[in-house]
Amino acid sequence: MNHTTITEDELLSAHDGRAPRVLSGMQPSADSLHLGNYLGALVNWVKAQEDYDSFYFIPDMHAITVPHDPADLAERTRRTVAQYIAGGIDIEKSTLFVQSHVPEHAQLAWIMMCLTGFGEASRMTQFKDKSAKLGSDSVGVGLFTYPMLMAADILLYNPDAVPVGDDQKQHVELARDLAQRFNHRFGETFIVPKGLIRKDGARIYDLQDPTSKMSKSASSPNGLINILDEPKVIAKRIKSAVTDAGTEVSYDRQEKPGVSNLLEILSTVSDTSVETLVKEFEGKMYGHLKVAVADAVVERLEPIRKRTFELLEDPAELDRLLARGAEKARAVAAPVLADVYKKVGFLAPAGQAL
Ligand code: ATP
Ligand code: LTN
Repeated sequence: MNHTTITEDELLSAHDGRAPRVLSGMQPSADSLHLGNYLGALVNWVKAQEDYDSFYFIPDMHAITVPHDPADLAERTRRTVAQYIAGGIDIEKSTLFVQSHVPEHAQLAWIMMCLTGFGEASRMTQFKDKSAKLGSDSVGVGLFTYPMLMAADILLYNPDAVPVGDDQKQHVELARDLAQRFNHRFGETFIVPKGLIRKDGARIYDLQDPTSKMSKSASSPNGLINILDEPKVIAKRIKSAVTDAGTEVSYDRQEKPGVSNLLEILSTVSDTSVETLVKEFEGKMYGHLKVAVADAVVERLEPIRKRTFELLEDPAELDRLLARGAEKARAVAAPVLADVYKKVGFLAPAGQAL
């Protein structure tokens, strides 16, 4: 086993009796999750809540590290919550909350910033990529300190594992380093978390450019399947997906990235192995495969889309659910922060325990 990541089997066998804890979040930076977010992240979170003590949150504070529109952020935060719930997050099983509702995140982030070297932060690849794209004049310091806020998000809950995509692994590494550094300087405080690698983690590619991952920041929306899109839009995008030379439906990521992506999507949504699907489509044309993918994806997403919009009709109820989530989260985070404050030497205000 590698020291910085953990597989599911290792995670489950590492504990006797106590449910291991996992924590993750997705930024509310689009009006809808896309199929990659859903199949690559949310579906796994929903499974995880059965076996783990799960904490899921909406990192709205991370979403303002790039220029943003306030009305959009508020709306997208609610939409994200509604999609999590419609997609299967059960607030009785998981703790679901919004980052800015738990002030301990910002408070611990400051301490994490004071523990991080300037050079160390400068080496974070996401910062380097985004700042190169935006230009140094339009990049805020918040983008630079983003990984330290993420370390605080993680360490406040002492999770055993943090399920994230590849692009976030370096940030989880930093959280590990900071946890170890803090423990070393101030005494054992944090569990050193591991990134969670899933054997079956689906990676979904852009329908128009099947060598790039499906991403909300793609240059054209045509390669994206948004889970809140109308069924006819989804079907149209799948039917216009780029396919490859030849006519045979076979799986080969290098030679046939378009067809392989469609097979992988169908395999994940229909819970059927790619091998079985290839046999099923023997002698059939790409068009048949596209129809099957479109039908299966629409069937899977339609109830989620409907449920999301139903939930959004009652924002006050969503806000109440979030208030309960924040309360549960604070019950874990506040004592951890108090311990940290004491260990770094902050005085307790008169008459108050830290
Ligand atoms: P970006 O614009 O940064 O690419 P995104 O919406 O595509 O954004 P993130 O917000 O970075 O994705 O990721 C949220 C979660 O969704 C992460 O856990 C990530 O691994 C997962 N995810 C994103 N895109 C895909 C994809 N194409 N296939 C599988 N999982 C994905
Ligand atoms: N940076 C992550 C979102 C995120 C996160 C976290 C994920 C913020 N804080 C803590 C896991 C744990 C992203 O963009 N996907």
